[in-house]
Amino acid sequence: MKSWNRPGVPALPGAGTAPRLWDTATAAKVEAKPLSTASLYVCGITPYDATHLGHAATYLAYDGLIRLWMDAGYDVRYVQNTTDVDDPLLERATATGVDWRELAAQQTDLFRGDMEALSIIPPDNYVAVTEMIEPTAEAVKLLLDRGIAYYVDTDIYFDSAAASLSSPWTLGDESRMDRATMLELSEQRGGDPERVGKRDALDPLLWRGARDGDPSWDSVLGAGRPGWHIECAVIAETHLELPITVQAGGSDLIFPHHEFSAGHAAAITGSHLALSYSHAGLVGYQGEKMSKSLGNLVLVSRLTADGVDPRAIRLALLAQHYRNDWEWTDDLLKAAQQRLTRWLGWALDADTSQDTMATALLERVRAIVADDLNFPGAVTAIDDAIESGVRATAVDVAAVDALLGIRLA
Ligand code: 5CA
Ligand code: ZN
Repeated sequence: MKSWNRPGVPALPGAGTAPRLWDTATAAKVEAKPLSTASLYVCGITPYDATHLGHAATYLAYDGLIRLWMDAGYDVRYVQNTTDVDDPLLERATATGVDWRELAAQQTDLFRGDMEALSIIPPDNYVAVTEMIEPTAEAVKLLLDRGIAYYVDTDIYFDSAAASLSSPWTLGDESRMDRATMLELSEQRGGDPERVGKRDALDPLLWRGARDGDPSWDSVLGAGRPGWHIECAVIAETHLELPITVQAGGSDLIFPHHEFSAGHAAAITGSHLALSYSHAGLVGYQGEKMSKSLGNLVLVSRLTADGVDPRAIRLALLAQHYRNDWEWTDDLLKAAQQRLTRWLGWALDADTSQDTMATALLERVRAIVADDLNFPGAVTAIDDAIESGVRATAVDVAAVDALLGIRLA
């Protein structure tokens, strides 16, 4: 599927280092240091109510990771999906009387425009779930043949216990959660722990047999559509070499989504899905997680339509640490707008006579962001430099562009 246009990223003198990144699976900071190519899969949107600031914050966090890898000299391979057929999307389409395909197409387009406005680096492969039905069905068939999947009526489930025995993955490897928490989250996040006939209440759906009024596709499994986690597992293993360097998304995906994506990928390929699992904190608004189901959304397109400079939105998001949960407020946006004005003034007065040397500020920013994407620390370092009267150089301005994605020139 069509991705979006890539922002220009200026080359900088010298090189940064591969960042250390908090890994959910080991609960420690690890070096996100690939041998040659760095690979990243970030879970994409389910295309309705796009693009709210929670989505934007998550994609911005991993845009930061890509920029640091590029600055460290790595080739980067980046894949993202769009969940263009799924229960919540279908429910919204029904509720609003819009064809689900139409809704997904409109919202994916809106998302692309918002990502581009925010200068977010696009994936090399932007893959819709509906483009991958056949390979997904084939993968489910393989799991059935290996005895790692089973039928309940016309639906097919993943046998977590069988997979734990016969693959490099064991339930809990990625999420580190106890069973009670898993059961609770499964119930809240699209699972069906109560369904009768499952071998384990936590076993997730791999394939949903066709039902009246539900979209379905003919496949090696007969008519139906894929479950949620298998889609991301198949898209990742089709488009990237496993194990990938980093699997990422918001922290609402730690369980069950990333746990079972890792389980499915391991059961299909015999390899771990990823070397590390990274999760962005959740952005709240008015006291709750910003979410489509609650409707407490601030949309990127609403702000830009109101004339807000996308660079100010980006700066407001960068001023929060990606791993924290935090609340969006209008004051944060105001502070970012004021900061952008200050930074623009600083850049306007840049000394362009020495345009090739790495500066103290560039090296300082590189060192700060290499520690678990500490972009708020970088923002403060730039503020401090401006405050103390350090005159910008062309390299400083390029560094703000290349590493923070804010074009001041
Ligand atoms: N399509 C699935 C992933 S395969 C999905 O979760 N879609 S989503 O539209 O609900 O979310 C898209 C991305 O934004 C996911 O990585 C999700 O974890 C993240 N996200 C959703 N809400 C928030 C929020 N309030 N704050 C931060 N990130 C969020
Ligand atoms: Zn996903």
